[in-house]
Amino acid sequence: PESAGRVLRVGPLKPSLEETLAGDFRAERLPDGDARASFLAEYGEEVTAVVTSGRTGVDADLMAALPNLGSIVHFGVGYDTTDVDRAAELGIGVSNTPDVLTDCVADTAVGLVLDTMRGFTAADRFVRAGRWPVEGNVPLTRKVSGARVGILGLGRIGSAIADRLTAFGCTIAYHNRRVVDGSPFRYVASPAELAASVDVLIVAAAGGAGTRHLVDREVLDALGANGFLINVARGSVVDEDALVELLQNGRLAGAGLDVFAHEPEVPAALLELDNVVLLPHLASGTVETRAAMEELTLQNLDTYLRTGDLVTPVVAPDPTLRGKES
Ligand code: 8YV
Repeated sequence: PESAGRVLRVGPLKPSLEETLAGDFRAERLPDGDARASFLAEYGEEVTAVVTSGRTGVDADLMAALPNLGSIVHFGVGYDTTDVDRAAELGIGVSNTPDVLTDCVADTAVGLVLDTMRGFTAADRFVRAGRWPVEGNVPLTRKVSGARVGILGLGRIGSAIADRLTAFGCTIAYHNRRVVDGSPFRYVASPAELAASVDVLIVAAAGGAGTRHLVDREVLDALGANGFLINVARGSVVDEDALVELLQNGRLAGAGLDVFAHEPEVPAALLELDNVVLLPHLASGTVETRAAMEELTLQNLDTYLRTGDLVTPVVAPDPTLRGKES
């Protein structure tokens, strides 16, 4: 599709998406390092749309360098790397890819609950190391069916996790910014109270400044030596230093983590622990889901360029605000 402006890719994207953007939309990638400033000086005014992901995003400085930017299109449901408040002030639209990845992220959360509580990955390491014939049985683990589960963030993904674990006979409670109308699950007023009342706490809240360290030392202490922590949201939601320390000291039973505070860095201390399951942020990473995310990303971009609107907006574009900001 021809468009009046230029489409910019910010950060690495799925290769097939990068190809389509380059081929069909003539989108260039924002260079890193020294080349960035000269690129922005030369072409910044022409850019009307950015495609990026939760890995990179668009900060206020980049918005300032793109005075005609009308929309930021994210590949992914999370957009915490973009300054959404500033975008809204400037009338810049922001979109994400909700719904299409809910199943796979919820499946991953359930997989982490099973793996972490039952010790499957640790037992696999035990077998591979040839220890079974020598040492016999592995230590007993903890029962998942019927466990008390706490979900932090009962949005689309949190609800899908709750539905799956309901089928396991688990008792579900949740904490959320507000009570979810019509939810059959027990609302708990604070993360610490929730943690104190469950066997496993699952983090499914959005990232960003508002949820930073929502799971702090107090919450982890409340979860306690028999409690498990699962995180499929963002590393920023959990105080990772406190988590590592409590795991090292046996003050938590275990953790299953798909996300970390400084990806792709994983705290070295965690690599030594057998009661943690460590995944490289793969929750949405199936052929089917990534294809659906790619399609929805392209639909948002194409619709914006043709009509000025987004299909799945987090912030609707408002061209009347552009150029009027203080
Ligand atoms: C993506 C994610 O893999 O959707 C999200 O928020 O974290 C993942 O599904 C990631 O954003 C793509 O870079």
